[in-house]
Amino acid sequence: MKGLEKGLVAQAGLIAHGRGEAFDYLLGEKTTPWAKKAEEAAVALLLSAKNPVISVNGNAAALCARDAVKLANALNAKIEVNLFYRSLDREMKIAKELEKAGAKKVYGTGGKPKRIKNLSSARRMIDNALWESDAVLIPLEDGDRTEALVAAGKKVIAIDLNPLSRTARKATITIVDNITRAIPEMIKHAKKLNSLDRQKLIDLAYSFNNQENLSTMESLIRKSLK
Ligand code: PTJ
Repeated sequence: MKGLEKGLVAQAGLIAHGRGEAFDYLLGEKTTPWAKKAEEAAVALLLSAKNPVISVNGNAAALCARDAVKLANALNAKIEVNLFYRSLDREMKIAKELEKAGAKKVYGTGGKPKRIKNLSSARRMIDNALWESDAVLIPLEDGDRTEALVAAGKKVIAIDLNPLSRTARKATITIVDNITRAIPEMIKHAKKLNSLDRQKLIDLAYSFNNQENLSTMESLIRKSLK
């Protein structure tokens, strides 16, 4: 609610937040061992990337701007604003929030010269930072854009409490955990893994099976309903 009042979050962001809370409740409001595995693999993938980017929307900025910046620093990743319900005003407010949280440079505000193919929403417009990236972390993303980013050849890491969402299904690695716990956990992994050589990071990332992990998360939710 505070995020909405500050002009960071879109109205639809409140509905998305409620959906997330419901799934989180079903998962016991804690980070499961399977989420931890996904978080470790995601960090390995981002550390092994040549040009990693963290994409931040209204909900992510309201919930964890400071940790998103810390993670970007730990991964040596760029940080960009990318909105589904795009307005220049909200873009600038989110960029300011990230700068207040310590970001030296925030990409994705104002002019967006590149277009992702086969995507009709405002999210098709991206800046050069994302265009040139090979791996992108997209917390709380919509399915169309996830699919389009994968089709554009990028490794896509999603944070989504709903293991059945199109984003969760289409991403390269899906972290089924609350963003407020997932990002701090990823910062810890980044500190632990950043001394590994690139091949070891790649091996760690590719030993992760996303479909298997999603099935486990789905059965945990189903079990909690019995
Ligand atoms: O700021 P904008 O304009 O980019 O808009 C952002 C929202 C989130 C409104 C927009 O991307 C949207 O409508 O997203 P969806 O399609 O509702 O998807 C959001 C997903 O995030 C859902 O599957 C939720 O279950 C999940 N989710 C919500 N809160 C959290 C979460 N996942 C992890 N942590 C959360 N705190």
